[in-house]
Amino acid sequence: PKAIRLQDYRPPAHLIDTVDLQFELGEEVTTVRSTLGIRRNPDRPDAAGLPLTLDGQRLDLVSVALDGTPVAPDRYTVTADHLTVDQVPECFSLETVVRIKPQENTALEGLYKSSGNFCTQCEAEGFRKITYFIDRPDVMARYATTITAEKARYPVLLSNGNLVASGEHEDGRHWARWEDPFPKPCYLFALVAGNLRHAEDHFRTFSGREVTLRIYVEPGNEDKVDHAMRSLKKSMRWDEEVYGLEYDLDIFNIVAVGDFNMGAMENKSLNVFNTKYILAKPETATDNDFLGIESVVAHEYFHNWTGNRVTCRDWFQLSLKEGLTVFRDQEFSSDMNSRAVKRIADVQGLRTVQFQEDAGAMAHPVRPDSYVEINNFYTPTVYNKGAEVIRMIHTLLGPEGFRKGMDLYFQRHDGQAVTCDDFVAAMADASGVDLSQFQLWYRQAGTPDLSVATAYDEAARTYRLTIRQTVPPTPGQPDKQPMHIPVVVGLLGPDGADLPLRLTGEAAPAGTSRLLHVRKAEEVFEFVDVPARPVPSILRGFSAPVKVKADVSDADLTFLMANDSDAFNRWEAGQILGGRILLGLVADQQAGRLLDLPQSYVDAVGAVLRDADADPAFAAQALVLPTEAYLGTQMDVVDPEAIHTVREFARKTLAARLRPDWLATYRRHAGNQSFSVEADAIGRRALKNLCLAYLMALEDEEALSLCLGQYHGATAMTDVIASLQFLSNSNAPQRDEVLAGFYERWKGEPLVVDKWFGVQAMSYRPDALERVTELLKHPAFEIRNPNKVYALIGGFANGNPVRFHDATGSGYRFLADQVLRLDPMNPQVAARMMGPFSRLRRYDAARQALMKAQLERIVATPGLSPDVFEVASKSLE
Ligand code: B3K
Ligand code: ZN
Repeated sequence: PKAIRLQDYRPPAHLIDTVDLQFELGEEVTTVRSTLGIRRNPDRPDAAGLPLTLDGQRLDLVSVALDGTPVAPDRYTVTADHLTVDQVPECFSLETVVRIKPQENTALEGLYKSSGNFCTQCEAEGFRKITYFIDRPDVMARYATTITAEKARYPVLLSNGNLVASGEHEDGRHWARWEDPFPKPCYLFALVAGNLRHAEDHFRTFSGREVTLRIYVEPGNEDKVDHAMRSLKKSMRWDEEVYGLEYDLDIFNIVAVGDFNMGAMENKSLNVFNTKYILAKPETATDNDFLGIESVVAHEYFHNWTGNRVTCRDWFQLSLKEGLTVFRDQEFSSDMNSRAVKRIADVQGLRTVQFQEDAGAMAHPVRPDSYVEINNFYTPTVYNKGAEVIRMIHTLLGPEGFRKGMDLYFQRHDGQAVTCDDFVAAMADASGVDLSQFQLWYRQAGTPDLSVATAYDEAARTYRLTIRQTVPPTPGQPDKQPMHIPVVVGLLGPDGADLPLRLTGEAAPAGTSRLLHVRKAEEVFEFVDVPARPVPSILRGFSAPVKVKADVSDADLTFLMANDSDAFNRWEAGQILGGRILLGLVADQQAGRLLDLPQSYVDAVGAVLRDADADPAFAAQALVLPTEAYLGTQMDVVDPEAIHTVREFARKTLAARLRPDWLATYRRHAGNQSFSVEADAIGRRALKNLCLAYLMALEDEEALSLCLGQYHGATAMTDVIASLQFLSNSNAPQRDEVLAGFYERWKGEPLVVDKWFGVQAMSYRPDALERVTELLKHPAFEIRNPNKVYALIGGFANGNPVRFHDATGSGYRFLADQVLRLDPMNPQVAARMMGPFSRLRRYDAARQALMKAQLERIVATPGLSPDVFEVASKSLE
């Protein structure tokens, strides 16, 4: 397989304006008849005389006709990937008929079956597995789709746009014809045919259009769609209020399917979702599930403008729609829930997952310059770092400037397929802000390092911040240029209040939080009129996706934990302090010294805990120690065993020394409250379960009985699964019985069974791998179902660092076995399991050698998919 490069981009030689598709869905074979209105691309004058080349894979070609006349066999060629037709006129129609077998499609890309229903997933390049087409996003066409299928098995027939006609045949088959008035790239095509039930609701847009909203699910799940429907209506309202963006059709459909490679897909007016991001009721779904549904429903809805109306010119521009749409869904969730808690959660995700990617073999810029398999680039970098890049633009322009930029972007580009440069140009032109150096954020990979040195001059009453930046080398990018980094800072006075800030040269103080522009390798900022040595609050709100090292003392961090007016940085101060102490203990552990947790740190945690009721949701985040994965990112050589030992030691010590406070806080919040998914209720459950987690670290009789009591008494899945997780990590004699009982109770709910697999996969008991291996043979485990794979295999490989990185290499062997087993069925899922291998250089020589051996075994396997080959070979480089 060879790399595709951005610099080789050329507009297509031909354009397709209209598409008429006719599907005959069958159990043995499905026939797809396609009629395309094609013309030569005026932007490619050099293409005159070139043959027409269409993409197509695993298609059984039945016939080809041009302007109604069969094409002679010597005028066209069929290869594994293409259909080429010679001597085509300037403008013509091409009809192809192909046969496909969706029932055998285990890759879940193209047309496939899930629980007996037909559905599609075309992004990025799945449409070519349905019919011959120019499968690239800069070819936009109007679609009409006729679906014919047996009525009894497939009563529901859906595609994009409006239903314009339907009818029945005498043989028990029926048909429906859909037309989508908006030109779209083929990756947004969708078809669904099945036995489905739906919930219906309505939304009136600001211009008075009445939109019918439907969510389709398998029979039996009708009681779990209310939250998704509410989330959809909230998203539609929010996009009108915040961006002035209105829905543009009379119908919006969502279909939930159990077999889906990713979270969901924004097909025009026919979103297809993984059931995980639709189905919820308090008994089966956790608070995080509810929040995830709200954000993914919003994300896919928001794509209607950022992705569909304005789409990507080519797949290198993926972050044009993904980074922007993640930023939009983050802001939506912040407005619906607690802004500070949402920001903390997003930053935690970014720092564990994206920072690890940036430090590994698959590191790539937000706009990659080359790829072997595009499906490997639906990454935390493109999505989440991409969203941070948009957020920085928002910070640099301010909310009003940003809105002007969005308006200009839609005014210029509605109906077009464009680039990240086009987006940045609209932002710069609308606001007058110079974003030329800022564009490096799209081109340079790697997480910038910032170091901050502080100096207070008592006599001159000045406070100086010296900020240095370096961007580390990444694969293919040995040398980096300095970036334009927005650093928001505040200074706290001795009483803990924010000082008014005046920089040298300014006439008067302006505000208490200042945006500093770091553009050079080193910059000095001097504040004047500073009455006493202040405590600096640096990178408020995490204003840039960077790693900061600042000369702030432990005492100053404790002060910030108690006083910073920026909630994010109040949390961050605790994380920095906790990280410092734990990494110090890791060094002690490695040197064989005795572990001891400083009492000052216990006191700082105790202060947060005793103040927890002021904001339970915030406290629940502030009381979590830095994760094992995050601690790993802070080390030159990750030592998963030492990290685990030390973090457990710290948890136990905090549990023991603050036991009465954990207990009292648990009891205060464990009372019988009626269930709600309001942010405050979620926060109280999170705090309560965190207290229980600490208490269970002690595994004493009282903790165990509280935990068992909660397990048996709780009705909300959040509380049930939390107690199950603590029991699963414990040596409690009731452990096995509880796990078995949970399965018996929930075996009819696949999404709940996934949680059961996950809890066991992530158990840090030494027998975890043994148990995971047994569970692969459990009747509820299906290797063809991505959710099961992510829960069990992914849970172990990504969520259980200490057992996965076992020094014997048993975890690595296990993962390679599973990747090789998955690859022939579902390459996308197989490749997504390879993440831990791509970070092998972060570990000691012995672990590196063990991982390399597994990668070499993978690369040497014949018939490997491009997906797995790309990750494996880059990891070995
Ligand atoms: N755009 C889809 C992802 C498609 C995945 C292709 N392998 C989901 C989303 O980001 O909304
Ligand atoms: Zn998206």
